[in-house]
Amino acid sequence: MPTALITGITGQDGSYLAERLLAKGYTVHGLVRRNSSTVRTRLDPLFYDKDVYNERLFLHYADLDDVTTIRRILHKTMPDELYHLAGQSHVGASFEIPESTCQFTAMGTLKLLEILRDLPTPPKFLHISSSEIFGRPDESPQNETTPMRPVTPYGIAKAFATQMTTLYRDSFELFACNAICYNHESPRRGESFVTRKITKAAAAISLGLQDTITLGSLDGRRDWGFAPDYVDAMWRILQQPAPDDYILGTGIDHSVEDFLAIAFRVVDLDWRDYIQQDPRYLRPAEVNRLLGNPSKAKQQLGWTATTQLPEIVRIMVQHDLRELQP
Ligand code: GDR
Repeated sequence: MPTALITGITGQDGSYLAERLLAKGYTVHGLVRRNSSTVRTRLDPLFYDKDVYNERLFLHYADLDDVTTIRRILHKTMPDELYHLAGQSHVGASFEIPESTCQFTAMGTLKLLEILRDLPTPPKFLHISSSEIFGRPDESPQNETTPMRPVTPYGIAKAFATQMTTLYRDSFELFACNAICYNHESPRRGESFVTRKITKAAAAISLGLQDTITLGSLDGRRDWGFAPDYVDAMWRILQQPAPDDYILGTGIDHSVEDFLAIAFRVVDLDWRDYIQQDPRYLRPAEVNRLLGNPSKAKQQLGWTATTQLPEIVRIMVQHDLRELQP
């Protein structure tokens, strides 16, 4: 059975992807950043499964800029497929920490590609790119040919990594692909992203544990899908006969305000009674509308994002209610 290596295995997508690949019979290796904490909540079900952890799932310590260690891990594990999910993923934070965002997201990807270029039999490579590479509101919905015009440090780092991935495919014959992912959410989403911040607040307010929710702009429109759907598309991309780039989105956009309304409706509350706005959460620049055209993924991968926003929000709010209930 095939072997996969996942960078960013402890994140939302990494944990769903690991579960999906293990269910398909893969051996899975994951890169983990070394720090003093060993808490990896999203991997707990796999970690505590005696038939899985250290049997078919293995974790290795390596930061993305630690080329020597990553090369050693690749020589040792010899994966058939490499899913590159790791990086600084918060768009707002990238304005505060642009250097480390570029160091990990842009240069980290290039360093991986350089290692692959030198391997005798390199694995198939999937870079998880982002809709943040796009930037003009009049070029919406975007597809694989829409020009990249990023307006955030995160988007610029992702555009660099995306173009390098394409360059290594074209110039060095690597099986290297980009999954250009629009926002995708789940109960495993980090709490600093707007969706989880809202679903957790709706649950907490309805239980009397919180009084208000404080956000930045409510006007931004995003194409929100369900993370477990997206990891399925990631796998499909690497099963194609030839490497290519794909937009992964639902093809439907909503505003942050729409998301608030849906989430608070799940707990029978009106969001307008609880909202506060704080300029602290406004970004110096952002794309107002990001909407994907996933036609190519539908035609070539046979993939569609089946879970729609109201269902995603309901799943997340109900999860947060269970987690917060005394
Ligand atoms: P995004 O997701 O920037 O699209 O990137 P995020 O949830 O952070 O923001 C979505 C929209 O909500 C607005 N917003 C707020 N955002 C946050 N985080 N916190 C707030 O309090 C808040 N108030 C309003 C934002 O301005 C924005 O318009 C996500 C990440 O997962 C990226 O890594 C990924 O590449 C893209 O999606 C696709």
